[in-house]
Amino acid sequence: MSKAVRSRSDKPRTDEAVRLEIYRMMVEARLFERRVHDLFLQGLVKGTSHLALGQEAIAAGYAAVLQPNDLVYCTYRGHVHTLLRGAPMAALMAELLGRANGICGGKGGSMHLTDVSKGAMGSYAIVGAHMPIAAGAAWAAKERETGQVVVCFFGDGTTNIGAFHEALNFAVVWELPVVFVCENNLYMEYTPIRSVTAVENPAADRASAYALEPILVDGNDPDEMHAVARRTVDLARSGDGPSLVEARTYRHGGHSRADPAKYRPEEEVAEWVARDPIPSLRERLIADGIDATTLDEIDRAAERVVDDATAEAQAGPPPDRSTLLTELWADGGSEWRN
Ligand SMILES: Cc1ncc(C[n+]2csc(CCOP(=O)(O)OP(=O)(O)O)c2C)c(N)n1
Ligand SMILES: [Mg+2]
Repeated sequence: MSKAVRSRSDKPRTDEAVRLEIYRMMVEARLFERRVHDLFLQGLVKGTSHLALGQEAIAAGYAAVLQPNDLVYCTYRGHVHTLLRGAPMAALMAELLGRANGICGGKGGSMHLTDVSKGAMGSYAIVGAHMPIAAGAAWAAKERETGQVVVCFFGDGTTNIGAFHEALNFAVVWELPVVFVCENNLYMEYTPIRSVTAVENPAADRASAYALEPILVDGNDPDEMHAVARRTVDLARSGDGPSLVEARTYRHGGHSRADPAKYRPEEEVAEWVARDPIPSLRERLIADGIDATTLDEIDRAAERVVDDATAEAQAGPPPDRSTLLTELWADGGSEWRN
């Protein structure tokens, strides 16, 4: 019997628990991003915001297999990755709203979400800049023999940036415990990746240039994402070096802010919305014997979590003027670095 049609009784219990956890993470992330969108349209989110609506399965698949001391690097489209790494939702929301109870004191905003205590090592606004940094963190982990794995998320457009190639080369040469995960959502800002790239699969087709296995997965299939996450993180943890994963996905909305994304064909959007990872997993779980009421309860609990986090975030004051020149690189002090 193939895996896809295996009956519930054949499935180890842990699989079921992990799939429910992935479902919960995706639903919370989805409702969080929708709430951010609403607050943005009300003019309450300070600065820009790049949502990962539709792309949740990738971050959730990895979040389900990482250990507490592992490290994650992501891009400006990083709300979901930071949240699923365990950063407190209220503090993330407060950061987007520019409040003092934000995860960076309300001074970083959407593109600088960081929670080092949870291994959420930052969301980087410069395309590709975090890839060599992630490789460096993996090098440190290897030298210090900490057993940590580093996961670095980035977009398809990033594969045409020099830092992508530099990071991959060093990671392979030094056999670093890092997994590079390309979230290929088919677009950069407004440009389709295929119109500016020499190969069809921007990450997977370049893997062989670095002696890596080409790994192309359906980033909208939470089970497949979980399986590839487990395999690549295990490889890194056991000393077998880096992996490069290309996960095909699609963002439901525009690139950022209130971009209506009119540059995308309607049929393409409809096709991908029909492949939304959340209802897909829901249907599959029910087919595998999970009671729909269990999933409804997860949905309702997630609504409460997002409501509570929003209320807590909005109750926070703006950052005090006295914090204007603190926690800066050029603050003249060194206590907070290291
Ligand atoms: C080095 C650099 N060049 C250009 C930009 C402007 N920019 C911001 S996001 C973006 C698109 C990146 O696309 P992709 O890597 O596919 O990520 P996605 O936004 O689709 O997640 C660009 C060009 C930037 N931030 N940094
Ligand atoms: Mg993209």
